[in-house]
Amino acid sequence: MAVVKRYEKNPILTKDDVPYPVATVHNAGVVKHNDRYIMLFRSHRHNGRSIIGKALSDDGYRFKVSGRPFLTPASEGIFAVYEQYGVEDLRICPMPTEGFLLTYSGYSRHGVRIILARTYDFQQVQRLAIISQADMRNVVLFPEKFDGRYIRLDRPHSQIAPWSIWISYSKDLIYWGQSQCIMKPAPYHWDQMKIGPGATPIRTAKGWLHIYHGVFATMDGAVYRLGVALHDLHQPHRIVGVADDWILQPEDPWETSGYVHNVVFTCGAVPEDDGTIKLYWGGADSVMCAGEACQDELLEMCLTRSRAPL
Ligand code: BMA
Repeated sequence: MAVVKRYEKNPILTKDDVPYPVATVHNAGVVKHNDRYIMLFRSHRHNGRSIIGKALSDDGYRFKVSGRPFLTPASEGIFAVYEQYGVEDLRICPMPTEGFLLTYSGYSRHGVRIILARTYDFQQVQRLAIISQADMRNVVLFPEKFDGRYIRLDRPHSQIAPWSIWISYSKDLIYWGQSQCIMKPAPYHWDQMKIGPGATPIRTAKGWLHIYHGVFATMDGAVYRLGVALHDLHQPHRIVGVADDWILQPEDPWETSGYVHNVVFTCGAVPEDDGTIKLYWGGADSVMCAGEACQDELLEMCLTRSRAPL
């Protein structure tokens, strides 16, 4: 039995559903708010640079795209400098009483950095700060404060060690530090080349479930798959377990071929009251797909069939 049951009508969103010209639809952050699902997805424009669009759904599967993009590169100030080449792979973090925090990659001639923004209503968006130096992408915030501090998972680039998942702390969301490496790729394993934060972590009774991506280099290029790790509820830098097996790999034709072949990449998952998790992923950097996983099964994979995190 597949760990992630694919929605039978995948892909759920393609460029043909977008009422303005784009080449792709992928790597979307998704959140459930007032019984509606809100998706903020990435699209390549025909110049190869990315923007973020918005789509809404009542059931989490059938989405309708808004007439205009949600976020395009800033046109003035410091953000314009660091978003010049596009904005990518946005994650949505619902923060109790503080609206929705958005983290996304800003590309420019200076590299890739992470930008933090906030929205309360998914109409207006306010950029707050650039929260990393170059080169960093895939920053995911925990949707809760821990003793007055915010916590994020991040993924610095390094030439010396394989790209790994780190954790950092902040009192004000702007200045981050006390960083530590908490999870590394496993040698000769499906995630041996690099790993990176994926969806906003999901709170469970046994800890935070974090669905991440891992990459394996083959003679035919890199293969992007998804895995799951369980972090301690109160001290998320402690990894309770990392499932040894992947939970999703490229299999459907729109995952194995497209803008970049053999890619499933997540930026969002939605926990439901019935113990299921709706998982969203970009297929081959071209389309959006969805599926369902069982929270208890993911927990069991982390608790009973774990590989070493470091
Ligand atoms: C990563 C990022 C993702 C992308 C993936 C596969 O490095 O650029 O946005 O989905 O590669 O191309």
